[in-house]
Amino acid sequence: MRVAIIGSGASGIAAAYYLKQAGFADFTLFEKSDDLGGTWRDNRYPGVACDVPSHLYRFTFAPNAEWTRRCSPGAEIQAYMRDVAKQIGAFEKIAFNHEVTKVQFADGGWEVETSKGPYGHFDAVISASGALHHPKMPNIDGIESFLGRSCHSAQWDDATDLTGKRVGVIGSGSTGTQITATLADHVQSLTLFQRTAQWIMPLPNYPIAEEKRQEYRDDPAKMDGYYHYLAGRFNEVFGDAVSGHNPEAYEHMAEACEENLRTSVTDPELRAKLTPDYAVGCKRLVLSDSFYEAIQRPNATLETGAISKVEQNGVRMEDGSLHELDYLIYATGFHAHSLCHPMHIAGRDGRVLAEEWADGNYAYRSVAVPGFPNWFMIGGPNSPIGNFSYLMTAEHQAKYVVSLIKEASISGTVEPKPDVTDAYNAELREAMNGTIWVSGCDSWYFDKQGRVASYPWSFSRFAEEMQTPNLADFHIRP
Ligand code: NA7
Repeated sequence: MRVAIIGSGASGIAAAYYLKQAGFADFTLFEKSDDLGGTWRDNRYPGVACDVPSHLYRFTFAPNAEWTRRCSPGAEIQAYMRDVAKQIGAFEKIAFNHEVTKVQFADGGWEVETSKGPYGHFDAVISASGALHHPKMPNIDGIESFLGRSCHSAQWDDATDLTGKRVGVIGSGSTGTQITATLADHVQSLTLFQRTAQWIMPLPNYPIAEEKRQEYRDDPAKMDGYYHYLAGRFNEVFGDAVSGHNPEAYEHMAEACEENLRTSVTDPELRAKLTPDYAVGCKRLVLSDSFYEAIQRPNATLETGAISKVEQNGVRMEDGSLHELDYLIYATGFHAHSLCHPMHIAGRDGRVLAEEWADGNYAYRSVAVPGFPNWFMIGGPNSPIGNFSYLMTAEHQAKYVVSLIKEASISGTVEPKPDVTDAYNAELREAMNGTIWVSGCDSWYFDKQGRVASYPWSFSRFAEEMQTPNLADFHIRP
């Protein structure tokens, strides 16, 4: 089998590892950029870190004793991704600066075309192209008229020095709060433009001492034990709490957020502005032990009024006031539903994936779509994006996809049956009604059709679903 993997972020690396494990060594990872790492390559803004503890946010096949903090900074994770890709022999298989533009089903396989032209024929394709990488700029008048400097958070220029500058941050999601918590200390003034308040779970991000790192180097079994402990806490407590499968854990989580706000923010007026009007966990929970402290600094301002427009000198509010700024950061999120976009993916019988998904992305168990034989996805529609550690998700899906590729290597092509796929999606939509995500807030989990793009069931169900493909759910053709 000759396999094309689209993307060399965490999902692509997981796919490469499990392909190799299964004896499929003939694969190419296509990477649009000149570096791997996906999210961790793109997001280099001040304070970028993962909100999953590092000893869990690592591949099961690549333990790492060297993490320096409970939740390590983005640059450390990016270096880890690079090391792992090298260790597993995936690095040399990356075609850098090859953005896949077109993938066409032909002769029982796929013709792959990149930004550099036709590349070749593959027996199977694994799209590992990510969900959060199309920066979403806000629809605010006058953005181009600003005379200071500005950028989207995912397009940070490493040479930027904000010392002594008046900085504005639009957006108070995970990104905006990390930037605020990190920058407030270093700039002349920081104004956070918050449209909707966020619940914030206090997660102390302590450094991991050298002695502890040595302990893990000396005793990998201990480090493994810690991984499994964290996995249990994160997936079965946190993950199941937000998807409604662990009410007791949910109560604890909600209380922790409420208490964090009550005890950390002293000014009642500021506290009121920071108090969300929706249930804890409805929007993706922000984890931080330093945001409330930062926003209470004398040089920090929380602006909750409506923005009228961006002007030459700053941001004009609807009440007429102007925030004069030197630098404006748009921490306004991503087009999270543009999966596989803008590739032209043409399957069997003239089907085009973008057209199949015109009324919303869907798949069979997130990994395959009827009409697209031997086309697989890691991080596809309704992958667990709001609940479990993404690396675990990617590994589970990669193993499952490789099992299907194994079947294809014996039998020809594999694609899910339409009726089974429809039934799966109907059950999924039904189950979504019981989750916290639909309890009355807006978030990036919702697609244009108002459907939530995450996974509504427990981690144990997800792990069970990904255990072994039920081949009766697939058309298998020579
Ligand atoms: P998010 O979580 O999508 O947050 C985007 C933020 O930007 C959010 O606070 C939005 O307010 C705000 N926003 C978006 N458009 C506007 C306009 N027009 N005016 C004012 N404010 C606006 O993105 P992040 O980058 O923080 O995090 C994305 C994920 O990456 C995160 O969940 C982690 O999984 C990693 P809103 O809440 O919509 O009112």
